[in-house]
Amino acid sequence: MNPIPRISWLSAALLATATAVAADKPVLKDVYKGKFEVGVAINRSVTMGAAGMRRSQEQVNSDIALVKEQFNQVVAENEMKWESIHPRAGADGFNFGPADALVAFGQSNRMSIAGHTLVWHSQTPTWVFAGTNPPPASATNAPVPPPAPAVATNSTGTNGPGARRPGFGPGFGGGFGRYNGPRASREELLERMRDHIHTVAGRYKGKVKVWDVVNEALSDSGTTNVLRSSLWSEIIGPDFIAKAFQYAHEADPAAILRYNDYGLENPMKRQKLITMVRQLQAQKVPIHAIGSQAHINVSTTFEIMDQTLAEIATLGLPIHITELDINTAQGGQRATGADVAANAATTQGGQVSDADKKLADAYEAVFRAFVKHDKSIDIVTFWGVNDAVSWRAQGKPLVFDGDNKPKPAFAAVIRAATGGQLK
Ligand code: 9MR
Repeated sequence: MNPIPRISWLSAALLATATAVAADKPVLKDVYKGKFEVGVAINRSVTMGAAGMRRSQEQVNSDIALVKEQFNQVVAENEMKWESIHPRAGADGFNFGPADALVAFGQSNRMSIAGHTLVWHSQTPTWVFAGTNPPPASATNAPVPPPAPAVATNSTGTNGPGARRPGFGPGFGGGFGRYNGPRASREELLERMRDHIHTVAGRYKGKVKVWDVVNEALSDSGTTNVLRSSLWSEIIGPDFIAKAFQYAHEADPAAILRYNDYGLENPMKRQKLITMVRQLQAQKVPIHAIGSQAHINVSTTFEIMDQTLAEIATLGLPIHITELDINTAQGGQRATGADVAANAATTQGGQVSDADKKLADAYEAVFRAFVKHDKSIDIVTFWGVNDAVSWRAQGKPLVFDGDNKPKPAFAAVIRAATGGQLK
């Protein structure tokens, strides 16, 4: 065996590690110790240590070093979604490898682990909803209807319906490519949901501390329709949410069960959250935390985040900031969306002027709000390690650049921990 490639790989890895752990660099998880965990969404390149299309081996090594250095909580950006972990029907239809790697990575680095996500209208394979009942006439070839313009999207700088285009939606189960064939019955779909939740949450019992049980069930449009229309809500009915929490609680009674959604900085969407969660609480549904994704943009102010957190806290449940990133792309300032199909539009037009400073100011503002509400907040999770691997890379929304160098926004987040003044 020729030892030379091995030596050069090793020295590259050591160099990458040394670069990432410079002695004088502050550490996010340390400066927020006692307030909340600071987490990050990671992919299989990090958990398996393997180069991929986006990252060379050297870059992956640097990403791993940065994750270990800065964060004490992890979540899989994609590996636990239904389409990934349970692509086919039947007992052998599961694909646990990448999810197991995430759990092993978190455990071996003594990080707490969140599971994302058990029930979602998006990224759910067609077989889950298929059966022998004819779909309602309204469903056949029905695209996602254009959003009602009623909800203001700009002022809050949050996700709103404005960025969604008719016929474009977020995945196999709903929206884009939405399944329109014969459907399962309510009982069949409940049984598939129960089997999925019991198998997945059961497998990681005692290892995954927090589950996103239901993701993005709230409607973006109108004021009266609280829930979005999805194959879950149409086939099962609105109690699909309560059932999912019940099954998750059965599977792992000690797990913290979270409802997770985006756009909660928008007062109208937030009101829908409060309405829905109060109903669940009145029915004694085991819901233990609110996940606020916080895919926001640089217009988001301290006041918006302060108000958002104050109102969510009235539910009496811990708040987890679950998918934090702050879009600097011009296209994301008008209206943003966490829906995958809307993402392209929200990252167009290049960055806003003075993007690094605006990003730093926005991060400092929202972290000051997190600190103000730290009694309510248990976890703050960044949605990606750095700008290069971000789902909205063109929006450069994170605090580390593609070389894992801290941006001014990193210093701003550190400053906010100590109550530093905004400039
Ligand atoms: O960041 C995720 C991206 O890599 C995936 O392609 C996409 C579809 O699975 O999902 C992205 O993450 C979403 C998360 O799971 C739920 N909230 C919105 C996030 C951004 O779309």
